[in-house]
Amino acid sequence: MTCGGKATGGARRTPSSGLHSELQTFLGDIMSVVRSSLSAEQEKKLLSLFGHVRLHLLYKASVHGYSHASFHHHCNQQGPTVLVAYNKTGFVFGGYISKDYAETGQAINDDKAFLYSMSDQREKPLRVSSTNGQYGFTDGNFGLNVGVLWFLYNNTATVQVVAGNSYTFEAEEMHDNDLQLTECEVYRVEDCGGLLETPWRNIDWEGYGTKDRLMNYIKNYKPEVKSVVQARVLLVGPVGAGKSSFFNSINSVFKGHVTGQANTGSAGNSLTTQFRTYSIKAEQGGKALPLVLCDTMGLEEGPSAGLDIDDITSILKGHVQDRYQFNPSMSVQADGVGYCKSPSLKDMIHCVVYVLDACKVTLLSAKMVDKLAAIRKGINKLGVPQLVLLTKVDEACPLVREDLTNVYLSHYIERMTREVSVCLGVSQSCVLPVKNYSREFELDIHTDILLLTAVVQMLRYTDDYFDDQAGDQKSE
Ligand SMILES: Nc1nc2c(ncn2[C@@H]2O[C@H](COP(=O)(O)OP(=O)(O)OP(=O)(O)O)[C@@H](O)[C@H]2O)c(=O)[nH]1
Ligand SMILES: [Mg+2]
Repeated sequence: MTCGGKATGGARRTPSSGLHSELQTFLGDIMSVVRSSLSAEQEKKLLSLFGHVRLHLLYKASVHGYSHASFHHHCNQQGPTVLVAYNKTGFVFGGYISKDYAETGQAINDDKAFLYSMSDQREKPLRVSSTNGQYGFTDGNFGLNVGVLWFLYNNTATVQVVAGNSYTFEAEEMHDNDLQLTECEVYRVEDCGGLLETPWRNIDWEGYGTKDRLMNYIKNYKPEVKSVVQARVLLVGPVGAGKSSFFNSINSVFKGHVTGQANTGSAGNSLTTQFRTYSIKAEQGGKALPLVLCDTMGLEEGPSAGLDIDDITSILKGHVQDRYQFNPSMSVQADGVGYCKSPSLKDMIHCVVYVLDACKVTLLSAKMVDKLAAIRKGINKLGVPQLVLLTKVDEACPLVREDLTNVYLSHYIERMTREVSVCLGVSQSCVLPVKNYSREFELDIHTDILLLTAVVQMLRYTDDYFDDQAGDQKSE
C-alpha cells in the first residue's frame, strides 16, 4: 500500500521556479511513495475486523509529523478511518470510526466505532466496542480521542489514558502498558461491496485451452494493411500505473516465466524516462509477435511535468524513435536526436491504451482528468482507437486478490470500470481490468488469461484503425 490521494497528493511540479516550489516538489515526491508499516500478517488481521474493505493510507506520523494539525489536514472529511498505532512491545492497536473527522468539538455518536489490538502472540485481534453503544469519539482538533485513549496526545508520539468508561478493556491486553509509539498511521476504510450474483463480463477461465487459444490468436494476428507487419500499441498513463509492468507481464506469458526487462517500481516521478518500443518473441529464440508495445514516461499533473501532450502527438505520428530520452521541460524537437523525419504507417501508433491504477481511480485529481481529456481530444482527431487498462485489480479489491476469477464479480472493480469510463468518456466495454505480475516468480493461468484477453482486445481495436486506412494499402 502506498500513500496518495486527496489529502497527501502525488508529486506535483509547477512551472514556477524558486526554493519554495522546489521544496514543495521534493515534499510531493516523498509523499507519493509513503508506505504502510503493516506487515502482510498484520494487514490480514486488521482486515479481518471488517467486511470486504480495502485500506488507503492517508497519514503517517513519521513522515507527516506527530502533530494534530497535520493529522487533521490529512484525515478530515475522509469517511470511515482506522488509526493504527505501533509500540515497542510489538503491539499494534488503535481505533476505527465510521464518521468523518471534522473538528466540530462534539462528542460523536458512532455505534460502529471500536478499539482493537493485535500482537504476534494473539491469533485473532481484540475488538472492543463502546459500552454505551452510542458514544464513539470526541471530534476535536487533537487527533483521535475515544474518551479512554487519546492518540497523539499533546502533539507527541504518545497515547494518554483518559478517565472514563466509554470503552472497557485490560491495559495489558490493549497495549501491554506501553503507551510510547514508534509509528502512527491512519487509513481510509473503503467498502468493496462484496460479489455480484452474475459476472458483468463473461470470460472462459477454464485452463490451458483458453490460454492457448488466446496466444494463438495473438501469434497469428496479421495487420490488414500490406506495409505493416506489427501493430504498435502505445501505453500512456500516470506515474506508477503499471505501464512497464504490463509489457513485462505480456513478455513473461510468452517467455513462460516471469521476466523484468523493463524497469518497474515506485519513485516520486516516472521511473521510465525513455520511449521504448518492445517487440516480444512468440517463444524463446522464436519469431517476433505481430505486436509492439510502446512504453512511455508517466503523466504528471503539472503543465511542464512528466510526458507532454505534444510528445504524445509526435509519438502517434511515428516521429519518435526507440530509446528517445524524454525531457519534461521540452517537447520532442524536429531537429533533435531520435526524431524520425518521414515516418510511414508502420512507425505510427495504431491503438492507444490508457493505463490507470484501479486503486487510484477515485483519487484522480482534476488536473490529471483535464490532462487525460486533452490527450484524448488530440488522439480522437488523429482517429486512433483507444482503450483503458485498469491495473492492480488485486490491490484494489481483497476478493480479487484472494481469487482473480472474481474480477468480473467484484462490485468494486465493476464500479471502478464504470467510473473510469465516465471520467475518460469511453464506453465500459473499452475498459480492461488486469493484474500485472509484480511480486511473483511463477506464472499463474488466470493472470495470463486476463492479460492475454486484454491484448486480443487491443489487436481487435487496431484492426479498426487499419480498416480506416486507404483501401489500396490493404493486404490480400
Ligand atoms: N499488485 C500489483 N502491483 C502492480 C501491478 N502493476 C504494477 N504494479 C506495481 O506498481 C509499481 C509501478 O509499476 P510500473 O510498471 O513501474 O509503473 P509505470 O506506469 O511504468 O510507472 P512509470 O514508469 O514510473 O511512469 C511497481 O512496483 C509494480 O510492481 C498490478 O497489477 N498489481
Ligand atoms: Mg514505467
